[in-house]
Amino acid sequence: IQEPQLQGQDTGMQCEDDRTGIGVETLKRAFLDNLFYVQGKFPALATKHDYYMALAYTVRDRLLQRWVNTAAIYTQQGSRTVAYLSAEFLMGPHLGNNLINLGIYNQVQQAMTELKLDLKELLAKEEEPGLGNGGLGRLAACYLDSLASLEIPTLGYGIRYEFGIFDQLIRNGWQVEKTDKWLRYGNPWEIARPEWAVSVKFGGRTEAHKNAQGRYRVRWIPHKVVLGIPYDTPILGYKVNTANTLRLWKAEAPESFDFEAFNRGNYYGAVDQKVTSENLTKVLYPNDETYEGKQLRLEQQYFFVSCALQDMLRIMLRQKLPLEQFHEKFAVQLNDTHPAIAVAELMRLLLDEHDMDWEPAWEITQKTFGYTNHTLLPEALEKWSLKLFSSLLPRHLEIIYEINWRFLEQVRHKFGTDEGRIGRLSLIDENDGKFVRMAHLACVGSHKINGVAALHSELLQKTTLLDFYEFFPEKFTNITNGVTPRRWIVLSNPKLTNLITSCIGDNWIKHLEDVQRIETYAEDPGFQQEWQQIKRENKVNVAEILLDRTGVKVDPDSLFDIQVKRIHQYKRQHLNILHAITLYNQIKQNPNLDITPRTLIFAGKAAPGYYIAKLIIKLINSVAEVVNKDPDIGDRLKVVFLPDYNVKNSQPIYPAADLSEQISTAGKEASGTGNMKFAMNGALTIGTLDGTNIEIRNAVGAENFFLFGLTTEDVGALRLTGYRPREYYKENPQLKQAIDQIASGYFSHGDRSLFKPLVDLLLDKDPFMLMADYQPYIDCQQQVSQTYRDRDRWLQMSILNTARMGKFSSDRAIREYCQQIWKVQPVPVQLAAEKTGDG
Ligand code: CGF
Repeated sequence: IQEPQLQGQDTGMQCEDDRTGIGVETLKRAFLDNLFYVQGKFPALATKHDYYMALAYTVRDRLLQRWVNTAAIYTQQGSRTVAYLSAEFLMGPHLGNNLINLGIYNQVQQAMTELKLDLKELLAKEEEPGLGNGGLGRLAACYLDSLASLEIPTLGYGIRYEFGIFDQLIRNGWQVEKTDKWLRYGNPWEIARPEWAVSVKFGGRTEAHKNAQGRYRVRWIPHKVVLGIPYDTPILGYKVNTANTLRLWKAEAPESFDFEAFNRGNYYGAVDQKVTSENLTKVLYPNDETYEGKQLRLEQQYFFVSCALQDMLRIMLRQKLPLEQFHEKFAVQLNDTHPAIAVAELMRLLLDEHDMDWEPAWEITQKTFGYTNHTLLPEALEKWSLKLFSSLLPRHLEIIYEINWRFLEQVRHKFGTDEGRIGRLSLIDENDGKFVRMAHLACVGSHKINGVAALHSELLQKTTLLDFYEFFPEKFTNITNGVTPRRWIVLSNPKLTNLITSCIGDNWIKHLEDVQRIETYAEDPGFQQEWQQIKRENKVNVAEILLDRTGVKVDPDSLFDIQVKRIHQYKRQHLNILHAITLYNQIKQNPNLDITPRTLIFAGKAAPGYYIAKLIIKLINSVAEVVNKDPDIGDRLKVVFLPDYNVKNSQPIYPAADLSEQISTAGKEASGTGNMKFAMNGALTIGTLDGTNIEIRNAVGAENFFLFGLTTEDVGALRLTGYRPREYYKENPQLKQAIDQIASGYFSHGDRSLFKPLVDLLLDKDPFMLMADYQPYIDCQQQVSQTYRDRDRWLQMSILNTARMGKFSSDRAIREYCQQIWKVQPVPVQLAAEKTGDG
């Protein structure tokens, strides 16, 4: 490998290279050059989007040098590499993050100002790649940031969906979905690598044949073949030279134009194959906690996994590494079960395509994979009908049967013929039809299995994966989730960043545990004053956004009480709305009531087919309509639903929150990561003992956290003794009034039928126990209101929350993955200019 000769790094030099220099003058020149040569515009004709593109290319130039160097060093050193397989990567806009990680935010801001442009406006022009539903995809994005920042060689592998998560509009209070067209104006951050395309087979049949040594092997004769084209995006670490790669795969037809069909006069048929092949990566399934047993989804999963593993094998061959060392070269992480088919695919590649025997292939496979489970919800545990599976992946089904047979033999050996246990552990579910259980495949094929929070990992071992835990306890571990402080503090909350840095320096951005040092200022009146001022400015900013997007005017001095996340019954946005109705009724009953003014802010998308979740959105908007225009209420209570929650829109939200709502039914939220983003930005949490709420509470101190509600044990016990939600309703006049109002059409212009499904569900079944948690929640909210009135106390609590969130950096989580699961070391990257020291 010839390393590129790089020039012009040093800003102190007389003349910087236009592609790498970071002085203000150089940046301006490079920007105008890109506007001209890439966008083909001069300033008089340029649109804001042209300016955004010119700036993006200017920044990309500065990444490329690091990216090329990183790849060169990894190749030279044959570095052990993490391959993070995820069907979702919710990256958010790249530009701002790259400016932070390159350390050139201020210079670029100045350069833009000098060119009479507003950097904020240009940042807003970026169409975000919404290639994920929520927590799981965003976690993958935070982990890529940390992996690069910790200088760990990494490849992120996923799908380049043409249409990501839908855009959400609110019409008449209802969610309306609009196709997301993020690629419409081009994507300056990616580079296509058609030279590394791979073929992926589907369907057909298998047949036996003998290899050169006379051993039986299997050949797969597919029904169709699709091409996978990789698109690479550089992922730069924070203030390091490491730029790793996110490699997303697009499906294409091997021959996009069928001349035979064309010659036969079948004009439409001539492009048929192209259309069906490309459909594969057209659209992201917009469900976060349920799977649909749809063929296209299984095709997507197999497609990207096969592309990824073939790509890894190509890298091994290029680096002249023997395939027996696959597990030494790559640590492959399965982000949930979506990529679990990788276990069977790696086996197939090693057995059928590389002529390996079963035992060594199986040893390599098990040593290669780690599996992260993200949910206990039964509806999220993927299983595929045998019929579908065998028609699409006939060879994989044979391999899975063989894995299962061998595995169940071991189970019999250890536990004897306990048929119940064998049935529960089997990779094939035979209870009600026959299905392949993907979580089981992932467990058997991996050397480590982790949950994403202490409670979640414990529950996995005690419930969902109990049988596996009893069989191989040593495989199980916990790695509590984390989020990157670069995006979620530095980029989102620059004012708070400056305040913290002015007190303790900027080391905390790389080592978030260091932020603890601001604890000494928690009672300092000057610091508190500045802290409050920043929070207020962030709230004013959100108030402007709310006015602009919803037309609702809110008071920045009211308590900003925020719940932003996917809309789901277990997350209980409707419990929050019951509190809003209760406050409303209290004021109506006593118009002079001196209550702590609150603004309740909601945002989040509902899966398009999830009727009750959509009805919850409608309920929030309906309550908002009544509350916000009632003159008796005034500024004491406002309810707002901010449409189209995504990474970009969420960034101003966390810094503006006083109160973070984390109110899921205990035992249902695996981890949560929004809870971390809020607390890092100084919001106090009202929450149940669920997911990482427990660990956040332990870290910030019980006295700085508003706890309420049933515990996981309480939930289980109550369910066992017979839960009767209607009793709570009958016995609690406030609750009864709120429910009756919803049922009677008070919030729906007299329409009694609109919310009936929701009301009936709550009174008859209430699967997420809102009725039982209602009063403790209301009482706890009362305590919140009281505490908010004690300004000094609140500020101290807020500062302590930020100060004690060090553990929840994704850097900590990634260090744990590296030590416990991946056994991988940092590989620092030096730029050629730095090495020679000659600039
Ligand atoms: O993964 C989730 C989220 N919905 O994406 N799960 N899934 N699937 C969990 O529900 C969250 O609790 C968790 O924080 C997130 C990332 O692990």
